[in-house]
Amino acid sequence: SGRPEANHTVPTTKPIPPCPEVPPGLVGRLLIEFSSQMTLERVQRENPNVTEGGRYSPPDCRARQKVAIIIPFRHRDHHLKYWLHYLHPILRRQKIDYGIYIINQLGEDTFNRAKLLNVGYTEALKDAEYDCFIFSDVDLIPMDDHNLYHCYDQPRHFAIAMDKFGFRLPYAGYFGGVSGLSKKQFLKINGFPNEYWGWGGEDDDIYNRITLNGMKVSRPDVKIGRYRMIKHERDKHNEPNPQRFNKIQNTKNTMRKDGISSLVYRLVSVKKYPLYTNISVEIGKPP
Ligand code: UDH
Repeated sequence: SGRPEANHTVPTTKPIPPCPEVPPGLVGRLLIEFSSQMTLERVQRENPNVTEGGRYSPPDCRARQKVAIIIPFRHRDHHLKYWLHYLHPILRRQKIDYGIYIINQLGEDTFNRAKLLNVGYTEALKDAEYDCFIFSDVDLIPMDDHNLYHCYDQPRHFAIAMDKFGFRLPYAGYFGGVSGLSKKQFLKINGFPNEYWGWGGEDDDIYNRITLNGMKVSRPDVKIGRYRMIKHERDKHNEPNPQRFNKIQNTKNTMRKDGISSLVYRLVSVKKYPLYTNISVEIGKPP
């Protein structure tokens, strides 16, 4: 007003401030349901500021971290629509600088969640200089936007109170569903195991890696760590792995040789869609 320089028309490059520690536009508890019909067109319409490949960065502040969100995937398009519908607006309110990576296991051999997550880490880093990696199942939706999707001083477990477990941790060392590690934390544990084929155990192995390397899992308050899971039947080719109980006894001996350092896969395609990047890979089959 009184300052003459405020009115001149020479464009100035306004340095944008760092994003606040707690974003101001959060709304708290969310209504999450999976009965209304969902289409990618609708989700696209509702998220015009998401750019190709499912990238977003807050327009009004500088995020402190760059976050890659990695989703292990096969034949779950129906779940993915809801995930994108709910998560894009939440992440935008949280002022996260992020990219969404769907890691699609090609073929019908046994599913391998942790190996797909290692692929996601590797491929996301080819795309941008991420310093934080959040690993999320495609069927888990946070019920409170105060559960901030960035990395913490210690490896983070986000999905601590899922509806299917009565909104409680099923056991003290549970690290499944949604978790997040900084690049440094991820490399410290040599990434995730590649040798858990089929359902179960890989999340416990990751928990073991974290504690064996002198770190401690960080968790949100139980009131804000609530999740809804999209109900589904067990997938084909992801039967419970009977070796899982033995394998998680051996993390100490296996983690240095089995991990991001030993990851081998065949990249088949990288496709950038408006709301996410699809990375399709062949990861082999159990020995
Ligand atoms: N996933 C796929 N495709 C598959 C298998 C797994 O995309 O064929 C991914 C997906 O992101 C999923 C995650 O891996 O959210 C974890 O797999 P899951 O959902 O099968 O594991 P969860 O423990 O369910 O949630 C186990 C089967 C429960 C059957 C209950 C029947 N009432």
